[in-house]
Amino acid sequence: MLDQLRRMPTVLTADELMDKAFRRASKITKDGNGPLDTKKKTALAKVTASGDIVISTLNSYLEAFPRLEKTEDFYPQLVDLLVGLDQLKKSLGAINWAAYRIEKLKNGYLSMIRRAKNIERVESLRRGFYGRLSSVINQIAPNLEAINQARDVMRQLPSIDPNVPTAVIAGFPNVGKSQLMALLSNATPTIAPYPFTTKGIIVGHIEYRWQKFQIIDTPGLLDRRLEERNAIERQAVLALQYLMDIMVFLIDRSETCGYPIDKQMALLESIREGFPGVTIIEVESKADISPPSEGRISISSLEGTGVEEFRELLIAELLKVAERKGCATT
Ligand SMILES: Nc1nc2c(ncn2[C@@H]2O[C@H](COP(=O)(O)OP(=O)(O)O)[C@@H](O)[C@H]2O)c(=O)[nH]1
Ligand SMILES: [Mg+2]
Repeated sequence: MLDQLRRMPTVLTADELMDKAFRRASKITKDGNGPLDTKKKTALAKVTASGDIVISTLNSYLEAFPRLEKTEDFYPQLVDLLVGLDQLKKSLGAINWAAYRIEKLKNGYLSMIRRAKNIERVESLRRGFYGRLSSVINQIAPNLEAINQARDVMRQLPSIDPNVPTAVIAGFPNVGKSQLMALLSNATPTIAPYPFTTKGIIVGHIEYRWQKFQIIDTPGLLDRRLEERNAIERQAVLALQYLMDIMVFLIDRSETCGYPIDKQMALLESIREGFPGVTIIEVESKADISPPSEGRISISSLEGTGVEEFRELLIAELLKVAERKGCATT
């Protein structure tokens, strides 16, 4: 589906669409038997061409836009959040209506032009059709604009495969998420835009015996209690649940991140409530400068201690997910 979202054509504005139709139609001239017949043939061709250009352009938009239902899935949820699926549906409905209406108008005017008895009547009918065509296009101007905006938004959605087992790293700023991410994922992570965070989300990849996993760092998204967010931000954060199979929550017991431990625990609780059913692995970071562990996995990204053990545990959990999802390759 993401492919389809990315391939969508630019959507013309109402003015551009009219320009395109009338410019092409204006170049058409036809020969006939005498002045009236010549005028008629030319007018028929202009009406047909201008109408058909608009109809086929509108139909191409209808075909290019994916039919998104509000399913409990990552991309539909994000698109709904960013564009509004109801709004999008309404706009596509209006565009569909316009294509149908123009087809009817075109056929009506073509038969009137065929029956016209003099040049003036032919010319006035041709102008009449142009006027009606413009007016239908103007009526859907806001809808064209809306789907163009939707297209721009959709093209910027992060490229994430919701079918690949995925771990998301959470925790306050400066607890060591980026450091750990760098140690865990092999290739250079890619940064994908994400709504309501200017930093984007960082997608890294882990490969283990031909099995692919994703590991995602979400700066600015999972580092604040959900209660502190407005409704729309919360939805953006919660959309992550459709991606996330496992959450790794980093706790910095050295508190050098600037957040006392009770605040960090409150964040963990808030996130636990927001993402019920997600396996959360609690990991203590900065073991080299922290008090001894309280029974959690403890790592130091700086010195490397505990990182291998943690990687093995994480991979074991992700393999379980792969088996559950039926995407295990080993
Ligand atoms: N001493 C120590 N410092 C660390 C460790 N991991 C990260 N840091 C430091 O903590 C700061 C924040 O790390 P970063 O990974 O950027 O945190 P993020 O904001 O959660 O992504 C940086 O200055 C890191 O060098 C660690 O294991 N030990
Ligand atoms: Mg970071």
